[in-house]
Amino acid sequence: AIQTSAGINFENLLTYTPFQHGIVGHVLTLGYAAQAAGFVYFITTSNNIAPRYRLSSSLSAVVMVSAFLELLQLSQDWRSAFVYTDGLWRPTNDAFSNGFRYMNWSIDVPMLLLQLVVILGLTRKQAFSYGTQFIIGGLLMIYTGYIGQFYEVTNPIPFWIWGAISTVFYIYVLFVIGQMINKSADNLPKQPDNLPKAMRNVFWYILVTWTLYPIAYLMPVISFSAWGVVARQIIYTVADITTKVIYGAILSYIARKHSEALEYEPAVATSRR
Ligand code: RET
Repeated sequence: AIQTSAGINFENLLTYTPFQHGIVGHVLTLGYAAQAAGFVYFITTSNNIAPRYRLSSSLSAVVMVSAFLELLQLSQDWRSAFVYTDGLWRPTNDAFSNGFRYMNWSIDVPMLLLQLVVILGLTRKQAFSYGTQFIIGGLLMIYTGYIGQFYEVTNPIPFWIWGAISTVFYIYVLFVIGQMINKSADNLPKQPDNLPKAMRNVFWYILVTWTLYPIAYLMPVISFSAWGVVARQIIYTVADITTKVIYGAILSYIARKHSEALEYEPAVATSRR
């Protein structure tokens, strides 16, 4: 079995019934399948969006590809990290590591935030200023949390300290998002309907769905058990689908509404009768 528990996740210290092992395998599959489906959706609908907002669809597609590859790998690792003997799935020398998720976030978090900058139609100067604050704050949030998760089974002190530092950056990023959305109310084209309200709802949506990730971080503290692992991988998957795929669909809906406000007409591909 595993030589040392330094730097590994609690997934590798437990045994699973076929039921528990099965659920995690299936949920991880749902995770990457949803990214593949999202990819097709964003590519095929980008034409409905005015050129000035279309980058949002491309950014969603970038997020889909990187998350697809990461979750596909994690799903395969889940199978190689355990072996079935005497009625239970037991750890092998191959570790299952959530650290890959954090590396994926280094791509996806900046992309998701830049998408918001695109949709809000900020001036070049505002976009640059907010974009810089997001990318720096977001990356610091991820990498400090990444360090902390190495200690989840060995040492609670650095686990809590790095988690707390990461939370400070998280609050900072949320603050910048809120500020930017408020500011953008003055910038949007014509405001024919309730778009500023829609953007405020996006803020609350981000707050609720992103907060699933710190809950998953805390899972070894909440329940150090096989069911705790099942819960953690379900929480991660719900977060991966809501923060990437559904978030992208919401922003593309808003971009479509903005495009209508600009009287943008998508090119018609088929001939009329
Ligand atoms: C960590 C460490 C513990 C404290 C906090 C965290 C926050 C993570 C967040 C991640 C968001 C990721 C997204 C990925 C989408 O692709 C790093 C778990 C606060 C908010 C949106």
